[in-house]
Amino acid sequence: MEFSMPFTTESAQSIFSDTRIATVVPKTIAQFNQLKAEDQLALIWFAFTEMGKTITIAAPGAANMLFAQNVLDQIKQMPAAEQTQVMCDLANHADTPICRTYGSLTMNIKLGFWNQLGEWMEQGIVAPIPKGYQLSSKARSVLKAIEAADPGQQITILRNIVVGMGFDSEDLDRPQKVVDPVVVPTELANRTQVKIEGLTHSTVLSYIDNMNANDFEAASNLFVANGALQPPFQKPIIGRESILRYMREECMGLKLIPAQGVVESPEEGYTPIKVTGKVQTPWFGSSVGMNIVWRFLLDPEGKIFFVAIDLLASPRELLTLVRR
Ligand code: 45D
Repeated sequence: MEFSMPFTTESAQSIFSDTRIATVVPKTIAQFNQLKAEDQLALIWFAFTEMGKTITIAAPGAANMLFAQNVLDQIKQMPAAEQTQVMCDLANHADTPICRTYGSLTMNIKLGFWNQLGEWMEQGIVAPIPKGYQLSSKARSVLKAIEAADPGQQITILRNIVVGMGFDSEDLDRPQKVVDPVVVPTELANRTQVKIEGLTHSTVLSYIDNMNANDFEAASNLFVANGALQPPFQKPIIGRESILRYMREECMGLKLIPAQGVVESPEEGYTPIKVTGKVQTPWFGSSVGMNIVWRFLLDPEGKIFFVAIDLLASPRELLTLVRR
């Protein structure tokens, strides 16, 4: 028997297409990428120290940082000029051994790596940004754009810049991507059950509850075999296995706080569901809430065919659930 599916991953991407997302993030990053390396490093330094006055960041456990330890120790031993060169190389995506190793690290370890360098720069162990460094006028306007963004958008800009640094080689002999240790999910007895105004759909509720319990096996099993998950400003990750790997790498310790949901009438059995709310990252805890939307498309069996997670343009978007 031949049968056709009403949706592809690509067509699913346009459900609830009137959702306003934070375009300030890719726009600012594109402008940032045109600056010279020295300006980039100084700019992040200024943005980061400015933010640090109001929010504290929690570095990951030492065990997770082992993968970056060798490179960090190597940098620590270098003369100041060489340290500066390594940081510029990372910003320039130069093809060097350190940039290749960096490219093989997972997101959290890349963040932890810079967090460590930042501490050492503050202590004078690693070459700091020269006192009185003058940003170019282009860099000043990028810094202004970052300062004007809301905290959730600011940390997303920083994160995406850091993740994009280094050299990601496509060679066959590239270092294997390191794998973060698999975390133990929260015990069943200690899990919470989320409530979402306007929504009783069990797949979405279990998705949220499993993610909050770091139970990524269960969360990924809610997807159809060729289902897709699209993180903010990224291409969709397709297939249950790839989604599980991604969740183990990037979703540990996230806190999903959905608030409201709306269900549209199904199209050939496929149900679009939009949920808005907040997400907190373990890096900043409850001091930064990102305003986000989940756009789900469930198949006729109630499995997740597609979900996109987007960062909203403004908190106002949390309330615009009615179809316009
Ligand atoms: O260059 O349902 C110096 C998914 C100066 C999964 C520095 C999700 C020099 C499914 C200061 C040293 C994950 C998609 C640099 C949900 C220099 C799902 C250092 C969403 C670089 C809900 C800079 C999750 C440093 C979300 C140390 C939206 C910067 C998660 C550190 C978002 C920046 C998490 C840090 C975010 C940024 C975390 C730690 C945006 C962390 C950001």
